[in-house]
Amino acid sequence: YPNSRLPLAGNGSSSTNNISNSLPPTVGPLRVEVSDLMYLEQIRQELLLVDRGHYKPPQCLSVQKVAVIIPYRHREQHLKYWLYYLHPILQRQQLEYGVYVIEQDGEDTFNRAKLLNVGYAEALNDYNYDCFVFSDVDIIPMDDRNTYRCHDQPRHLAVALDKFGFRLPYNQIFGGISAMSKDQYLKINGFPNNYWETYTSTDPLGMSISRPNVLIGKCKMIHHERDKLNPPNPQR
Ligand code: UDH
Repeated sequence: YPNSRLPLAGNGSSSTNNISNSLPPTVGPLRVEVSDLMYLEQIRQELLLVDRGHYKPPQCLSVQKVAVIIPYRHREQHLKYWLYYLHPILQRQQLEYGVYVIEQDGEDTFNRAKLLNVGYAEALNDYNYDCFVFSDVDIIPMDDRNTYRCHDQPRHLAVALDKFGFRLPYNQIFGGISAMSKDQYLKINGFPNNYWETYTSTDPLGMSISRPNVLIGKCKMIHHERDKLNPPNPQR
């Protein structure tokens, strides 16, 4: 990723210290099926090179170290699908990454934003990440060129959901999957714990939202019933 402004990953102690100049071995559009039950056994095969949620490409140094943060409660099948599809995709993207599933305890109203903020803090406690991807557990990219990494501006990745007819429903949307560098996250002072969306806080700070095009940004949303304890907020 020669245009990245973020610092290089690694401290030179790795056995490979060349950054690959070739394009990552991505394949483009993917077939994503979410109809059958997913079992842990099927996922294990995808995790051979993953050590407690952390992966480092064996052949090159990743330009960014990426923490993927997932807000979570009671969505076991979705999580299995997410793990099954995303680990191979992130590995083809040649990222150094760690996955953090942040689970809300108890049965109070689900607070996605707060979980994302907890995830940011926990991930940084764990490792020196420079990019944070905040992903709902039920969204799977349908093209592996949609890279889970940070850009000059906050990045929105879930731009063309099947649920919305593969179009961006409105310009300000920043939900589903988004990526921010540490600086960008600090500039917006994290996610507001009482709002679902974040866009309004990026605009006045002189930032805009960057996105892949609608072909690369196609995503599948796993269908689910609305949770009883998570009603839409009428004042959103
Ligand atoms: N979530 C849980 N458990 C819950 C509620 C939410 O894990 O009980 C997490 C999960 O990661 C989920 C995310 O919060 O994907 C968002 O919740 P949601 O999918 O219920 O949101 P909703 O269906 O989507 O209301 C509104 C915007 C549509 C685009 C994003 C789809 N996730």
